[in-house]
Amino acid sequence: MKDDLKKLISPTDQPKSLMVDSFDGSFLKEVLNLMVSIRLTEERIAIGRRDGFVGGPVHLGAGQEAIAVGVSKHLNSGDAVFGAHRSHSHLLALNNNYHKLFAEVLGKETGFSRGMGGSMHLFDESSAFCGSTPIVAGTVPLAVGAGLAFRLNNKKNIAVSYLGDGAIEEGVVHESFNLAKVMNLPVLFVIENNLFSSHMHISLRQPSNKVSRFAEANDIPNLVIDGNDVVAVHNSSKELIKTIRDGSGPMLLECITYRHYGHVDWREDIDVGVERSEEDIKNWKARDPIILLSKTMINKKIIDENYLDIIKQKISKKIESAWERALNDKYPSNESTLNFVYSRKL
Ligand SMILES: Cc1ncc(C[n+]2csc(CCOP(=O)(O)OP(=O)(O)O)c2C)c(N)n1
Ligand SMILES: [Mg+2]
Repeated sequence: MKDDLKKLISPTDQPKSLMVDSFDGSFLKEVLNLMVSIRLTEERIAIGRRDGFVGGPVHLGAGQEAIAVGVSKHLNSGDAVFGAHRSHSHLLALNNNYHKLFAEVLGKETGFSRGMGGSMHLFDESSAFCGSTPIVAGTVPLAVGAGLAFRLNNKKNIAVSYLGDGAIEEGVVHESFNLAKVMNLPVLFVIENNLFSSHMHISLRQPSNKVSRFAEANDIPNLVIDGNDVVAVHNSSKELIKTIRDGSGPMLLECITYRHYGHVDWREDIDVGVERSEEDIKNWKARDPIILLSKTMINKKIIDENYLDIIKQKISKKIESAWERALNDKYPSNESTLNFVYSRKL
């Protein structure tokens, strides 16, 4: 396999300082708090799944939070965001209501999708989040459709499609790239290249580890960045989103990252194989997006050494009480299970 991403994916790279100088401290704290909150929410779900409270499989994105947090800062509720099977962070970055996510994975009527969807069918009408689905790449053409609707209605909104390095191997992604380009649609494709599709490393599936070469095939402008660097994600997506809103058609952002958990559920080592070694996991954890940002903030004297522990404790308490509340919420009634399938009865 061609190693086109050598610099970005070398897990032994020392954590570096992020380019935070143009941001004020309160903004950086807000970004750090949101990433920590998403991480702790997923850790709570992991434990809930391990202990038998969560009935369906959960795909956790711990380690990848910087991507959704960085992109979402430039979105508003009129936009349309589509995720896939690993989308907790995509939704929480827009609406950090972890109680509603807990209720959803527990199948309770107070959940984001009224308890009918679970971890992989998330929907939130109150934010830009239009939905996630377990069908890999299934939402990519939907995002292009949303972009088409915005254009036909002369709206300044954009659609965002989050997809993985595995999803890019689905034919419909290439049809979607092509249509988005030839119709000049306002769509940002955000690739979370975590180097794995389920249990298979990209080197076993592709001639190059650089996924954005498929954007080039469709003449779609693209950037490749360190997806664990929230400042890089923030700045690059800001630039691309502005250009898309100005009418320049689709753009693609490839974010190189790594997930801490295995493909599904709470274990780290369920898919440790030839490529995903414990050594790799350890090295990538040293490049944790939360650690990269908090270390930089400490060096710049924006926070002190204790700040991260203190916010973790504060957020954990709120998360525990939201989890308890969700556990005590009601399941949907039997009658309501027939609603919301083909039509919405409110
Ligand atoms: C159409 C389809 N094919 C196969 C699967 C099984 N499957 C579920 S997740 C996954 C891997 C997807 O990898 P990627 O897009 O890189 O996302 P990641 O899990 O790394 O976040 C596969 C093959 C599926 N759900 N849907
Ligand atoms: Mg992947």
